[in-house]
Amino acid sequence: MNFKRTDFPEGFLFGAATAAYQIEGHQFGGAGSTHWDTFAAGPGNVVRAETGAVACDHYHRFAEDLDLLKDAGMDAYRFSTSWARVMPDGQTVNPEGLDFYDRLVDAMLERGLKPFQTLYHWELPSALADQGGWMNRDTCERFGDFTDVITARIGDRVASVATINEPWCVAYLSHFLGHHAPGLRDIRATARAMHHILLAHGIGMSRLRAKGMDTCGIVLNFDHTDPVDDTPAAARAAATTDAIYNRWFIEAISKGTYPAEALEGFAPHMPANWQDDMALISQPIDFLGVNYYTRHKVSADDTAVWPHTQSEEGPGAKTQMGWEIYPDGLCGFLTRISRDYVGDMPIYVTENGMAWDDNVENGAVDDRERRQFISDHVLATRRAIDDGANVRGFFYWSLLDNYEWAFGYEKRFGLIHVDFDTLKRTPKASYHALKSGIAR
Ligand code: IFM
Repeated sequence: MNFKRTDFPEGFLFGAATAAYQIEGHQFGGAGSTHWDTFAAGPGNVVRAETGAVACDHYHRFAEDLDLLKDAGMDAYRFSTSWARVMPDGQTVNPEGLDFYDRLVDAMLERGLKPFQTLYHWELPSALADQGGWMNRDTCERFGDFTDVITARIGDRVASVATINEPWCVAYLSHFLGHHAPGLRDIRATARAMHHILLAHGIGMSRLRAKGMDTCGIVLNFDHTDPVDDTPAAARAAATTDAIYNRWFIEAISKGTYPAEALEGFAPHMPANWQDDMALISQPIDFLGVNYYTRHKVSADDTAVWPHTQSEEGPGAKTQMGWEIYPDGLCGFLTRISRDYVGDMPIYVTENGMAWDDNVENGAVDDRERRQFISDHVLATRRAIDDGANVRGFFYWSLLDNYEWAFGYEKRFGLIHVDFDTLKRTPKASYHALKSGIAR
């Protein structure tokens, strides 16, 4: 790695991130069916129709995984608490689920790891999906109830709580592009989900505050957006894409407004009186989580439905996902977000990482591409701090190879290789390099 811990301000946190459905093994511990289980059972939705039923079996092996985090010298662990594990039908409490998160948080603290919790990382209980999921305003209140229940159990020990992970994926990717559960391609469903997921954030924040929680925020994903050429049409297309992807959520949270370029398409389909929710949505938060992976080049396409755009990968080297590696985009977002939206509020890079076709050879994984990727993105974070962004930590995605949603187990993002037949963990070269980089 081309950085060391002392290059960063005192107290800067290094960690790794995961999410419940992607690692735990959803068939264990009395968890309920989710919309990802049913989406995976639909034709062509998920590679090999794989689900999170076993995943990495973190449910039983979490001690080994947390030992690996500790041995790497990490300061913090970003994890999520599955709604369908805690409340299998979305409303009734499963004591086994609460007990699991109780043990998990204690095990982090025993190892000196700060627990960074995310409340919702995508596994909506099927019973709520049956009632319209994020198209239904009532799901937001149910999310508030889940927030109450899990916070009453572990809120006394977590270092921070994020309400929602990547609302763009929950709403647009899942209801407009159809790539994630529930797999819709419907503008009215999308407009409702784009608003309701933020309303759920607002309600979740109020419930957290009522319980005295004080390090609360949200995790947003950002995608660097450039016009494909210097024509005015491409500039307009890029601005619209930027408004939908990069501005909708942060402007709602920090200013209580939605960008005009995005409302142009969504306004006729928004829930009635959505404006009345904006004060709740824009209540103060304590930190912002930023997830960043890549950039896209955008062109205008008058033959396509609104937003009349096409996106393609940029020209640089690609990861196993086909995503362009573009570290300057991370520095750009961190400085832009702090300048235009959150000022001096703490920002964490809550996800950044790459998939690669990693293989174990002679007991080791030589993932030099990932080592370079991490080094370049950590240095991009450092540049943003030099430019004035108040960035307080960097979490690599992901600790373990895991269930990459519609790609099943095909794409490997982990610092630690997982053999999905034996569940054996093998730390990759990037794990060892990161460990040296952050050594005290
Ligand atoms: O695996 C996902 C994660 O669940 C959310 N952020 C992006 C990651 C890589 O696609």
